[in-house]
Amino acid sequence: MSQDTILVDRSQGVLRITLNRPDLLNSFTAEMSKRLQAVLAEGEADETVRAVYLTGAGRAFCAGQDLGEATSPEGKPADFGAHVRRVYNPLVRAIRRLLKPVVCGVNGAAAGAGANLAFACDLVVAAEEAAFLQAFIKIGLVPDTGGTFFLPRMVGMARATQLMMLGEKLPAQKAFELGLVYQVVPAATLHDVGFGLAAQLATQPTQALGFIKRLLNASPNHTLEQQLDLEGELQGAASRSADYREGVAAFFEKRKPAFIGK
Ligand code: T3D
Repeated sequence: MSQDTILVDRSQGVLRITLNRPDLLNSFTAEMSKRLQAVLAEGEADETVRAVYLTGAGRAFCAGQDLGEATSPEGKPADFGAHVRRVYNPLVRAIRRLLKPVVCGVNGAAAGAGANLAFACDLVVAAEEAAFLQAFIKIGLVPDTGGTFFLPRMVGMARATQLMMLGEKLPAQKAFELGLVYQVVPAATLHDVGFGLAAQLATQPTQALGFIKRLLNASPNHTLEQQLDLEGELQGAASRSADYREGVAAFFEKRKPAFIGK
């Protein structure tokens, strides 16, 4: 039986997804991407899922494209345009469009598409030994998986240029200092912290978290006027939610709110 390249389990309102090809540092195959796309779609449809925790098995998070698969049987490099559109672009769209928080637990190297997959998530927690690597240039490719969209916006044009053109390893602590990573923790505690963060988010007002994601997704391409309009629209929707009523009631009753995610 072939190995399950994507492991999935659900608990405490969290869909935990583990990339599982540890021998090849969880490098991506087309089959793996298809399965991850399906799992993310299930997470979107399942109301009991209120957050996602994405991580990798073994010593790496993800080494990007499986370079063995990326070569044609004749040994000639394949044309990757269609491949990127089919394998990577849908993953970025799925993560950004999922109106639930996605926490990424980077347990080791995150290279190429693996690094940019992590940066597409909402919050990144990294093990002390983890490192991010825009490895594309080392093999004559350009960054994909949304990296050229997210990185300049997250760290500025100059730093993004350095990372992409030089392809140097960015250690977790440096990534933290740049704001790319929320927390750096000892490897032994990574999943407790990363999953714990997702579980905590799963108790929060899910709809409002989803609206924050919509606002942040829209922000880079909006004028101030457009963004103010969207804030008004989504604040209106948030104020009609059960969680808003619960939040205000809990505030006045001086108790912890019990949000239901609706
Ligand atoms: O196809 C398209 O659509 C184009 C899209 C491309 C998107 C991309 O992601 S391009 C970038 C692809 N990724 C890389 O270029 C990274 C390649 N890997 C590395 O640079 C290093 O492995 C790491 C820095 C990630 C980790 O280094 P290290 O020294 O800790 O591990 P290692 O010894 O290099 O790797 C361990 C094994 O995993 C090794 O196999 P072996 O020798 O034990 O049998 C190595 O070949 C394998 N491995 C690592 N990365 C990949 C891989 N095998 C296939 N594909 C990989 N990407």
